[in-house]
Amino acid sequence: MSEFNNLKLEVADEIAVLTIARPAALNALNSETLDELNVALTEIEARDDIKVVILTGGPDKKDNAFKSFVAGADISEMVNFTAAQAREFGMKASVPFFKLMNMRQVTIAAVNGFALGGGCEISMACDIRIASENATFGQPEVGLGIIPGFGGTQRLARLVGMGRAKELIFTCDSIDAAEAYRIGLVNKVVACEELMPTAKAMAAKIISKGSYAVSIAKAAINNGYDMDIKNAVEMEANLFGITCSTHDKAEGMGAFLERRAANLTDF
Ligand code: CO8
Repeated sequence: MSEFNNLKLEVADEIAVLTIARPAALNALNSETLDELNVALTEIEARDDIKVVILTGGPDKKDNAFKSFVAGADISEMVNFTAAQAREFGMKASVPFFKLMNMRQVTIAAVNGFALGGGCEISMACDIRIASENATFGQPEVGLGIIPGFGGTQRLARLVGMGRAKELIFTCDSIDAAEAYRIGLVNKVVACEELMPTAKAMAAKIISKGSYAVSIAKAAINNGYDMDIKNAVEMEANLFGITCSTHDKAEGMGAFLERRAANLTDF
Protein backbone atom coordinates (compact mmCIF):
# COMPACT_ATOMS: atom_id res chain seq x y z
CA MET A 1 0.00 0.00 0.00
CA SER A 2 1.09 3.59 -0.60
CA GLU A 3 2.47 5.81 2.15
CA PHE A 4 0.34 8.80 3.12
CA ASN A 5 1.00 12.13 4.82
CA ASN A 6 -2.55 12.72 6.07
CA LEU A 7 -4.03 9.23 6.36
CA LYS A 8 -3.38 6.16 8.43
CA LEU A 9 -4.49 2.76 7.22
CA GLU A 10 -4.66 -0.35 9.38
CA VAL A 11 -6.01 -3.67 8.13
CA ALA A 12 -6.99 -6.54 10.42
CA ASP A 13 -9.71 -9.19 10.39
CA GLU A 14 -10.81 -8.10 6.88
CA ILE A 15 -11.56 -4.58 8.19
CA ALA A 16 -9.65 -1.52 6.99
CA VAL A 17 -9.59 1.36 9.46
CA LEU A 18 -8.83 4.49 7.45
CA THR A 19 -8.02 7.44 9.70
CA ILE A 20 -7.90 11.01 8.48
CA ALA A 21 -4.94 12.45 10.36
CA ARG A 22 -4.25 16.18 10.05
CA PRO A 23 -3.93 16.97 13.77
CA ALA A 24 -3.03 20.65 13.24
CA ALA A 25 -6.27 21.36 11.33
CA LEU A 26 -8.79 19.11 13.10
CA ASN A 27 -8.55 16.75 10.09
CA ALA A 28 -9.86 19.33 7.61
CA LEU A 29 -9.83 18.07 4.03
CA ASN A 30 -7.26 19.77 1.80
CA SER A 31 -6.37 18.79 -1.77
CA GLU A 32 -3.55 16.51 -0.70
CA THR A 33 -5.83 14.61 1.68
CA LEU A 34 -8.52 14.24 -1.00
CA ASP A 35 -5.89 12.85 -3.42
CA GLU A 36 -4.63 10.47 -0.76
CA LEU A 37 -8.18 9.32 0.01
CA ASN A 38 -8.65 8.54 -3.65
CA VAL A 39 -5.44 6.48 -3.80
CA ALA A 40 -6.20 4.66 -0.53
CA LEU A 41 -9.77 3.76 -1.51
CA THR A 42 -8.65 2.60 -4.97
CA GLU A 43 -6.05 0.33 -3.38
CA ILE A 44 -8.55 -0.93 -0.78
CA GLU A 45 -11.13 -1.74 -3.43
CA ALA A 46 -8.62 -3.92 -5.24
CA ARG A 47 -7.93 -6.01 -2.12
CA ASP A 48 -9.97 -9.18 -1.63
CA ASP A 49 -8.88 -9.40 2.01
CA ILE A 50 -10.80 -6.21 2.93
CA LYS A 51 -14.57 -6.49 3.33
CA VAL A 52 -15.47 -3.37 5.32
CA VAL A 53 -13.88 0.09 5.55
CA ILE A 54 -14.24 2.16 8.72
CA LEU A 55 -13.49 5.85 8.18
CA THR A 56 -12.65 7.89 11.26
CA GLY A 57 -10.76 10.97 12.44
CA GLY A 58 -7.39 10.99 14.19
CA PRO A 59 -6.61 12.88 17.42
CA ASP A 60 -5.93 16.63 17.41
CA LYS A 61 -2.54 18.13 18.22
CA LYS A 62 -3.29 17.90 21.94
CA ASP A 63 -3.92 14.15 21.48
CA ASN A 64 -7.67 14.39 22.00
CA ALA A 65 -8.95 11.42 20.04
CA PHE A 66 -12.58 12.51 20.18
CA LYS A 67 -12.31 16.18 19.26
CA SER A 68 -12.81 15.99 15.52
CA PHE A 69 -13.87 13.55 12.84
CA VAL A 70 -13.35 16.11 10.05
CA ALA A 71 -13.85 19.86 10.69
CA GLY A 72 -14.71 20.55 7.06
CA ALA A 73 -12.87 21.38 3.90
CA ASP A 74 -9.66 23.30 4.52
CA ILE A 75 -10.68 26.96 4.77
CA SER A 76 -7.09 28.23 4.49
CA GLU A 77 -6.82 26.50 1.10
CA MET A 78 -10.24 27.66 -0.13
CA VAL A 79 -9.92 31.30 0.90
CA ASN A 80 -8.21 32.39 -2.34
CA PHE A 81 -10.01 30.05 -4.73
CA THR A 82 -11.27 31.40 -8.03
CA ALA A 83 -14.56 29.99 -9.27
CA ALA A 84 -12.68 27.56 -11.54
CA GLN A 85 -10.41 26.35 -8.73
CA ALA A 86 -13.41 25.89 -6.43
CA ARG A 87 -15.16 23.77 -9.03
CA GLU A 88 -12.02 21.67 -9.51
CA PHE A 89 -11.77 21.18 -5.72
CA GLY A 90 -15.39 20.04 -5.56
CA MET A 91 -14.90 17.61 -8.44
CA LYS A 92 -11.67 16.31 -6.87
CA ALA A 93 -13.61 15.49 -3.68
CA SER A 94 -16.41 13.83 -5.59
CA VAL A 95 -14.09 11.04 -6.79
CA PRO A 96 -13.23 9.52 -3.37
CA PHE A 97 -16.71 10.41 -2.06
CA PHE A 98 -18.34 8.38 -4.86
CA LYS A 99 -15.84 5.59 -4.15
CA LEU A 100 -17.03 5.46 -0.52
CA MET A 101 -20.61 5.35 -1.74
CA ASN A 102 -20.21 2.83 -4.55
CA MET A 103 -17.17 0.64 -3.80
CA ARG A 104 -18.00 -3.03 -3.36
CA GLN A 105 -16.89 -2.98 0.29
CA VAL A 106 -19.24 -1.60 2.94
CA THR A 107 -18.14 1.78 4.30
CA ILE A 108 -18.87 2.88 7.87
CA ALA A 109 -18.14 6.39 9.17
CA ALA A 110 -17.15 6.25 12.85
CA VAL A 111 -17.81 9.89 13.69
CA ASN A 112 -15.76 11.09 16.67
CA GLY A 113 -16.31 14.79 17.37
CA PHE A 114 -16.77 17.56 14.80
CA ALA A 115 -18.37 16.54 11.49
CA LEU A 116 -18.84 19.98 9.99
CA GLY A 117 -19.19 21.03 6.38
CA GLY A 118 -17.08 18.63 4.33
CA GLY A 119 -16.85 16.43 7.44
CA CYS A 120 -20.59 15.92 7.59
CA GLU A 121 -20.53 15.46 3.81
CA ILE A 122 -17.87 12.72 3.80
CA SER A 123 -19.76 10.87 6.55
CA MET A 124 -22.88 11.01 4.38
CA ALA A 125 -20.99 9.44 1.46
CA CYS A 126 -20.46 6.34 3.62
CA ASP A 127 -23.04 3.55 3.76
CA ILE A 128 -23.54 3.76 7.54
CA ARG A 129 -22.76 6.37 10.23
CA ILE A 130 -22.04 5.56 13.87
CA ALA A 131 -21.50 8.59 16.13
CA SER A 132 -19.81 9.01 19.49
CA GLU A 133 -21.85 10.88 22.10
CA ASN A 134 -19.76 14.02 21.62
CA ALA A 135 -20.14 14.15 17.83
CA THR A 136 -21.40 17.40 16.31
CA PHE A 137 -22.89 17.64 12.85
CA GLY A 138 -23.55 20.74 10.79
CA GLN A 139 -23.29 22.48 7.45
CA PRO A 140 -21.87 25.93 8.30
CA GLU A 141 -21.08 26.88 4.68
CA VAL A 142 -23.61 29.64 4.01
CA GLY A 143 -22.20 31.43 7.06
CA LEU A 144 -18.89 31.48 5.16
CA GLY A 145 -20.61 32.81 2.04
CA ILE A 146 -20.46 29.50 0.16
CA ILE A 147 -22.69 26.45 -0.12
CA PRO A 148 -22.00 22.83 0.81
CA GLY A 149 -19.95 21.71 -2.20
CA PHE A 150 -18.96 18.13 -1.41
CA GLY A 151 -22.46 16.76 -2.07
CA GLY A 152 -24.11 18.19 1.06
CA THR A 153 -27.05 19.88 -0.64
CA GLN A 154 -27.86 16.54 -2.27
CA ARG A 155 -26.99 13.82 0.24
CA LEU A 156 -28.37 15.59 3.33
CA ALA A 157 -31.82 15.98 1.75
CA ARG A 158 -31.76 12.35 0.65
CA LEU A 159 -30.90 11.19 4.18
CA VAL A 160 -33.07 13.40 6.39
CA GLY A 161 -35.64 14.88 3.99
CA MET A 162 -35.75 18.23 2.25
CA GLY A 163 -37.28 20.27 5.09
CA ARG A 164 -34.69 19.29 7.68
CA ALA A 165 -31.84 19.59 5.17
CA LYS A 166 -32.93 23.11 4.26
CA GLU A 167 -33.21 24.12 7.92
CA LEU A 168 -29.71 22.79 8.74
CA ILE A 169 -28.11 24.35 5.66
CA PHE A 170 -29.90 27.73 5.86
CA THR A 171 -29.41 28.24 9.64
CA CYS A 172 -25.90 26.67 9.93
CA ASP A 173 -27.12 25.15 13.20
CA SER A 174 -24.89 22.43 14.60
CA ILE A 175 -26.68 19.43 16.05
CA ASP A 176 -25.48 16.94 18.61
CA ALA A 177 -25.34 13.18 18.14
CA ALA A 178 -28.72 12.57 19.79
CA GLU A 179 -30.47 14.98 17.42
CA ALA A 180 -28.56 13.51 14.45
CA TYR A 181 -29.92 10.12 15.48
CA ARG A 182 -33.45 11.47 15.95
CA ILE A 183 -33.56 12.86 12.41
CA GLY A 184 -31.99 9.78 10.83
CA LEU A 185 -28.62 11.29 9.98
CA VAL A 186 -26.79 8.61 11.97
CA ASN A 187 -27.58 4.95 12.51
CA LYS A 188 -26.38 4.68 16.11
CA VAL A 189 -24.94 6.78 18.96
CA VAL A 190 -22.54 5.23 21.45
CA ALA A 191 -20.23 6.32 24.28
CA CYS A 192 -16.90 7.67 23.02
CA GLU A 193 -14.92 4.65 24.15
CA GLU A 194 -17.44 2.33 22.48
CA LEU A 195 -17.20 3.96 19.05
CA MET A 196 -14.52 1.81 17.42
CA PRO A 197 -15.59 -1.44 19.17
CA THR A 198 -19.17 -0.82 17.96
CA ALA A 199 -18.05 -0.04 14.41
CA LYS A 200 -15.82 -3.12 14.35
CA ALA A 201 -18.58 -5.33 15.79
CA MET A 202 -20.98 -4.14 13.08
CA ALA A 203 -18.26 -4.72 10.48
CA ALA A 204 -17.69 -8.26 11.79
CA LYS A 205 -21.42 -9.00 11.65
CA ILE A 206 -21.58 -7.81 8.03
CA ILE A 207 -18.45 -9.82 7.16
CA SER A 208 -20.05 -12.97 8.59
CA LYS A 209 -22.72 -12.77 5.86
CA GLY A 210 -22.09 -13.50 2.20
CA SER A 211 -19.77 -10.65 1.20
CA TYR A 212 -20.62 -10.97 -2.47
CA ALA A 213 -24.34 -10.80 -1.68
CA VAL A 214 -23.72 -7.76 0.56
CA SER A 215 -21.90 -5.98 -2.26
CA ILE A 216 -24.70 -6.80 -4.71
CA ALA A 217 -27.30 -5.58 -2.20
CA LYS A 218 -25.33 -2.32 -1.86
CA ALA A 219 -25.29 -1.88 -5.63
CA ALA A 220 -29.04 -2.63 -5.83
CA ILE A 221 -29.86 -0.01 -3.16
CA ASN A 222 -27.57 2.63 -4.68
CA ASN A 223 -28.54 2.07 -8.30
CA GLY A 224 -32.26 1.84 -7.64
CA TYR A 225 -32.49 4.90 -5.42
CA ASP A 226 -32.87 7.42 -8.23
CA MET A 227 -34.76 5.12 -10.63
CA ASP A 228 -38.51 4.83 -11.06
CA ILE A 229 -39.86 1.92 -9.01
CA LYS A 230 -40.72 -0.28 -12.02
CA ASN A 231 -37.21 -0.16 -13.51
CA ALA A 232 -35.66 -0.34 -10.04
CA VAL A 233 -37.49 -3.56 -9.19
CA GLU A 234 -36.54 -5.04 -12.57
CA MET A 235 -32.90 -4.11 -11.93
CA GLU A 236 -33.20 -5.79 -8.53
CA ALA A 237 -34.58 -8.96 -10.13
CA ASN A 238 -31.59 -9.07 -12.47
CA LEU A 239 -29.14 -8.70 -9.59
CA PHE A 240 -31.10 -11.28 -7.58
CA GLY A 241 -30.61 -13.64 -10.52
CA ILE A 242 -26.84 -13.09 -10.38
CA THR A 243 -26.74 -13.97 -6.68
CA CYS A 244 -28.53 -17.24 -7.49
CA SER A 245 -25.51 -18.44 -9.45
CA THR A 246 -23.14 -18.27 -6.48
CA HIS A 247 -21.58 -20.77 -4.10
CA ASP A 248 -22.96 -18.74 -1.20
CA LYS A 249 -26.55 -19.16 -2.40
CA ALA A 250 -26.15 -22.94 -2.67
CA GLU A 251 -24.37 -23.08 0.69
CA GLY A 252 -26.67 -20.63 2.50
CA MET A 253 -29.90 -22.26 1.40
CA GLY A 254 -28.46 -25.80 1.67
CA ALA A 255 -27.34 -25.11 5.24
CA PHE A 256 -30.79 -23.82 6.17
CA LEU A 257 -32.50 -26.90 4.78
CA GLU A 258 -29.96 -29.21 6.45
CA ARG A 259 -30.34 -27.30 9.74
CA ARG A 260 -26.63 -26.48 10.05
CA ALA A 261 -24.59 -23.28 10.14
CA ALA A 262 -23.73 -21.90 6.72
CA ASN A 263 -20.11 -21.54 5.69
CA LEU A 264 -20.36 -18.50 3.48
CA THR A 265 -17.34 -17.42 1.46
CA ASP A 266 -17.42 -14.45 -0.81
CA PHE A 267 -18.90 -15.91 -3.94
N1 CO8 B 1 -10.04 24.39 7.73
C1 CO8 B 1 -8.78 24.72 8.07
N2 CO8 B 1 -8.34 24.73 9.35
C2 CO8 B 1 -9.21 24.40 10.31
C3 CO8 B 1 -10.54 24.04 10.02
C4 CO8 B 1 -10.95 24.05 8.66
N3 CO8 B 1 -12.18 23.68 8.26
N4 CO8 B 1 -11.19 23.78 11.18
C5 CO8 B 1 -10.28 23.96 12.16
N5 CO8 B 1 -9.09 24.33 11.64
C6 CO8 B 1 -7.84 24.63 12.36
C7 CO8 B 1 -7.93 25.99 13.05
O1 CO8 B 1 -7.61 27.03 12.16
C8 CO8 B 1 -6.89 25.81 14.16
O2 CO8 B 1 -5.61 26.01 13.61
P1 CO8 B 1 -4.50 26.84 14.48
O3 CO8 B 1 -4.35 26.06 15.75
O4 CO8 B 1 -3.29 26.79 13.59
O5 CO8 B 1 -5.07 28.19 14.69
C9 CO8 B 1 -7.00 24.34 14.52
O6 CO8 B 1 -7.67 23.70 13.42
C10 CO8 B 1 -7.85 24.13 15.77
O7 CO8 B 1 -9.09 24.79 15.56
P2 CO8 B 1 -9.71 25.79 16.63
O8 CO8 B 1 -8.64 26.46 17.41
O9 CO8 B 1 -10.69 26.66 15.90
O10 CO8 B 1 -10.46 24.76 17.59
P3 CO8 B 1 -11.73 25.04 18.48
O11 CO8 B 1 -11.87 23.87 19.37
O12 CO8 B 1 -11.66 26.38 19.11
O13 CO8 B 1 -12.97 25.08 17.44
C11 CO8 B 1 -14.25 24.27 15.56
C12 CO8 B 1 -13.29 23.91 16.72
C13 CO8 B 1 -15.59 24.74 16.13
C14 CO8 B 1 -14.46 23.02 14.73
C15 CO8 B 1 -13.60 25.39 14.73
O14 CO8 B 1 -12.28 25.02 14.40
C16 CO8 B 1 -14.33 25.66 13.43
O15 CO8 B 1 -15.36 26.31 13.45
N6 CO8 B 1 -13.77 25.16 12.31
C17 CO8 B 1 -14.35 25.41 11.00
C18 CO8 B 1 -15.60 24.58 10.80
C19 CO8 B 1 -16.21 24.90 9.46
O16 CO8 B 1 -16.68 26.00 9.21
N7 CO8 B 1 -16.23 23.87 8.60
C20 CO8 B 1 -16.79 24.01 7.27
C21 CO8 B 1 -15.74 24.49 6.34
S1 CO8 B 1 -16.39 24.84 4.75
C22 CO8 B 1 -16.60 23.32 4.03
O17 CO8 B 1 -16.37 22.31 4.62
C23 CO8 B 1 -17.06 23.34 2.65
C24 CO8 B 1 -17.10 21.96 2.03
C25 CO8 B 1 -17.40 22.02 0.57
C26 CO8 B 1 -16.28 22.70 -0.21
C27 CO8 B 1 -16.63 22.63 -1.65
C28 CO8 B 1 -15.61 23.33 -2.50
C29 CO8 B 1 -15.97 23.21 -3.96
